[in-house]
Amino acid sequence: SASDLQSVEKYLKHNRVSANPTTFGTQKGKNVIIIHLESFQQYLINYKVDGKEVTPNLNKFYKNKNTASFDNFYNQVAQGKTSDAEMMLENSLFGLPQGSAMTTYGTQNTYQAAPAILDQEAGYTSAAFHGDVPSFWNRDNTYKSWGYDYFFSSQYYKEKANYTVGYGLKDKIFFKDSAKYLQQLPQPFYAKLITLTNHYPYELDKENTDFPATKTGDKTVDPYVQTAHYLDEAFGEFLTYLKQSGLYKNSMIVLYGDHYGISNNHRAAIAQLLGKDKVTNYDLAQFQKVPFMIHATGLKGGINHTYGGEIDVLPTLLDLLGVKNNDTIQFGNDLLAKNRNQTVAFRNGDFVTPQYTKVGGTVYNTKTGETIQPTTAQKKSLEKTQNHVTTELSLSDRVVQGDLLRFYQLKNFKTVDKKKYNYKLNEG
Ligand code: GP9
Ligand code: MN
Repeated sequence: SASDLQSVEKYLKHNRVSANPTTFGTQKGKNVIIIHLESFQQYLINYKVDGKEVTPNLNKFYKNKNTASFDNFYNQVAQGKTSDAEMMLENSLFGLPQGSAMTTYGTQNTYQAAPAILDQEAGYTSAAFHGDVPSFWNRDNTYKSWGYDYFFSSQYYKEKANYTVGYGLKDKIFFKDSAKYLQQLPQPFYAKLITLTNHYPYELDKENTDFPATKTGDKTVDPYVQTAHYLDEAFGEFLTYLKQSGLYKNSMIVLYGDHYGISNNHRAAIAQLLGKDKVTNYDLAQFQKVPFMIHATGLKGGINHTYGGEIDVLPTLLDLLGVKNNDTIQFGNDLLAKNRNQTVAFRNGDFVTPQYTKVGGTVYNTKTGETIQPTTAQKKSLEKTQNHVTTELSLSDRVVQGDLLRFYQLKNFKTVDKKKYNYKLNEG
């Protein structure tokens, strides 16, 4: 109801932080190219197998002097996996405690999502690219609600017998063909490319398998680095296309991993990968880190240690683009802002802060991984953090489940007209 919306507004009033004035608007008018690295975990960055880097191109990009990279950035997805990540990235709203918000609420709900905001505030054209069928995760309907002008799904790519593996198009072919469409978009554009090959069960054809598997003996885990390596090569090729077309210079290139590739069911193998005797729940929480990097000419690079996650991406990008968002219904906070609350909420109510990592009933010291028996003062502070996390998640759920954005008048924003969009290819 409208009064639920008031609680949300009140919470956000106290919890949104203002942009960093030294970075706000520094990337104004640039294209935005978001690259979704499927199932890609942060630990792969600089990771080696048999002395060889798994992801040399991403490692180089991570260290680039114009890349702002984050090494305490967590995935915050639940059952909705990829779709939860998309939901957070495009709306700064959490996925749901169960199921997928895109599937359940993608078609009917009102949204004030990145494509629509950038269109209305700054004249951006928007396009999503993905080498799977358009209906997966209800993308074909949800993207209309979010205001995507174009959705290039598998129908838009040439089909050939050896072009696909697993869920769809192989990443190298996907990037190559997407680049052709990308170059034709009116600028400035907001584009996201969702990769696919580095997805469980990490299959790859022989001619693309040129990297050693790990040797944990866990069949699910060991080929993961091979598809991750393939994704890295595909990314390297895509950067070349961007440079050749000139898009590299006038675009903000954003990379993120959507969620883990190796689930917590593989503790023994994870321990081996990390060179440990065994892993604790603290290690598994750390293992939920995924990459987040922003590259742009003129952007000050470096490794930023702030704690954050997928919910924080949209405010970060809008601030860099100089698009005001202090009155939007968004639960994240600009990762480049000063004095941000560095509490990272997981969907099950667990959390990580620079001091504490809470998993179930156990609290760990985030810096050392040791368990903490909290003092009275620490208990108070932990309770406060827990309350913040629970409130944030439940208010976000109220927005999605109650379709509250239909009541919210964002200044100068017109409700997205879903009927305007059609992603079907004309036959013949
Ligand atoms: C399918 C792809 C996979 O189109 O995005 O989604 P996931 O299984 O990772 O949620
Ligand atoms: Mn995924």
